Amino acid sequence: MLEKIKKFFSKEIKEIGDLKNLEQLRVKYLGRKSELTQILRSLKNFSIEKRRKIGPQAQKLKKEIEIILTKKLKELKAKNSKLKVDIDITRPGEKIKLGHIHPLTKIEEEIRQIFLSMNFSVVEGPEVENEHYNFDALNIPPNHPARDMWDTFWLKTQTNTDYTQIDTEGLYKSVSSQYKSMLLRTHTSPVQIRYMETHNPPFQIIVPGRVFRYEAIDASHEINFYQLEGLIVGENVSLANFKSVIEEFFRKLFGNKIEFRFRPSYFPFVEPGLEVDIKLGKDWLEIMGAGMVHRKVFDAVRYNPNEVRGIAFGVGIDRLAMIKYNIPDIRLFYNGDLRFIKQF
Ligand code: FA5
Repeated sequence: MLEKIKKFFSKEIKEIGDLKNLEQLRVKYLGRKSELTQILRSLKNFSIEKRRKIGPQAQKLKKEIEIILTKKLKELKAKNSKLKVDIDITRPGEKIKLGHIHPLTKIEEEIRQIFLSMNFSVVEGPEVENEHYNFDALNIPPNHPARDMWDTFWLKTQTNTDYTQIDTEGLYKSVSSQYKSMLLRTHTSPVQIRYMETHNPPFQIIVPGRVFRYEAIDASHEINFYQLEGLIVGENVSLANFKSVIEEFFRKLFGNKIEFRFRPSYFPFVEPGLEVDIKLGKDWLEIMGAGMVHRKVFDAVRYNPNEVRGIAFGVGIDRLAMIKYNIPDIRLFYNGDLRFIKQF
């Protein structure tokens, strides 16, 4: 009887491949209802001799089975944990998602490279400005109707009250700019003043930067957008220089098929002032304000207007990106939709 149990057990254990089957086998051979347990339990009904003979043999078999089961259990557990760290190195990996350059960053970088190749320096200035740099020094005094050209986000500061107490007659020259009201710059032109205050001509600079306007938003107008200012100052600078620089810039950015139109226009800080239109397909597009730097601007930075001349221009970077990448609505740049950004 015991021999038979041992034989069957030895055969069955060899076929066990997982923990669940092993447990079933344990129940079958050592569980309460197993043959071996039955035998051990019924020993007390046997005669003394039989008990002495079968008892130790049954106990020995029980031990043997336990040892074999434990060994198998360890084997299976070891195999399982090894399975978990097995990596199939031939499986294709998951693609790591890379970020994208925003189209405005992309075009700004391209514009910088074009101007660097023409020997311009790149300069930046503060986004929070004061009234002196954004308006007064650019020949736009308080109450001048031209201020309406730039709807402004004013900041609440202590200096606002200082300013109203000052006599407007002497305001322009006698008041240090730090006492002027603070605002978010409405164009990059204030950086012209900041640069000329601290540098001597000749020089040629561009100023890319973020600007703000308190105006209604539509497909081509944002309250927050980007401009590129240009300023060239020297002894013999003329509108002819401007024309050649700007035409070269646009050809490098948009290709040789581009057409130009230079129209007279008005900005308080230039005289004469002009506006540049470009045509790539059917329509003319207003793209840039420009002109010869006004003598009053040179006065404000203590340059001698009889000795130097300058040309200045300002262009909307968003508008350039809309043309370059064929984007119908300026708001797409700012709504954070990744489906849009991922196309660049
Ligand atoms: C100016 O801001 C002048 N500072 C430009 C200038 C510089 C003239 C130097 C002369 C000499 P204007 O307000 O026209 O001008 O703006 C210049 C360009 O910014 C526009 O041609 C347009 O391309 C862009 N722009 C203006 N308003 C918006 C807006 N709300 N959203 C997007 N782009 C705008």
